[in-house]
Amino acid sequence: MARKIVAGNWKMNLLPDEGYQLIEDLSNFCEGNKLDNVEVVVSPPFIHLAKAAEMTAHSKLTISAQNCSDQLSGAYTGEVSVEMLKAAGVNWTLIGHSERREYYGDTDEFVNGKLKRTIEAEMTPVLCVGEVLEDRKAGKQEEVVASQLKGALAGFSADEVKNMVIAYEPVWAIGTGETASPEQAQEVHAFIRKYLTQTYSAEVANAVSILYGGSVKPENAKEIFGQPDVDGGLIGGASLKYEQFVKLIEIGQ
Ligand code: G2H
Repeated sequence: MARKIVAGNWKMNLLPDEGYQLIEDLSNFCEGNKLDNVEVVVSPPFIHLAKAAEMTAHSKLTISAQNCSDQLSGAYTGEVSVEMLKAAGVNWTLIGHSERREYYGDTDEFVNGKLKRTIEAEMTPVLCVGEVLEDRKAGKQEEVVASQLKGALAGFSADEVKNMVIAYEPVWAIGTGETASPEQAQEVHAFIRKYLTQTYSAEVANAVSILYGGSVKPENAKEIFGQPDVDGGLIGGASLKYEQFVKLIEIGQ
């Protein structure tokens, strides 16, 4: 896996036909361009995943889910298991996005369980962490991020953590048009890298991609992606439009 990653998170947007068209266009873009240094990922809603994975089976575009169950199977209405995702050809998933944490009760313990299922299934999880505005105002961003990492990564070996991707998404910058400054992003990314070094090893810290998320768009990506500890982005709104997302891929590669 390349350390540079440009990932789109469609959230609950795009009807099937709109989504498949975007997948086809992005897949063609990835084929037509030498993108050896960057992994391009898109996370459509569950219902689009199987077809999206089929469409991209031979393409450089990677399809990711936005969530998965912390359970293997059984009476869990509305949930989707990692085995189901794998059977559909989906090998990546976002875990612990702040919208899941805020609206659907994804606690650190839940996030830890979901991460366990993905690692057992040999999938690549994108673990999302980030502080809310109140914590940022109180200067507690590192404390919050460290506590989320500690909870989410409890029980994992260094080798397992090495296969994860981490996305730092300050909640106050998500979908608000407000972006962390490149310096603010770099500061927390460097902190996460240091946390991984101290908790696991320099090898792990060096292997893990740390993505920035929160109102990334072509106008601000160059400076953010240019920071030494920022390996790319997790992009919401701007990943829904072909022209904008392609620009972000070009900047991120
Ligand atoms: C943060 C991001 C994608 P947006 O949630 O995960 O969304 O780019 O719309 O702020």
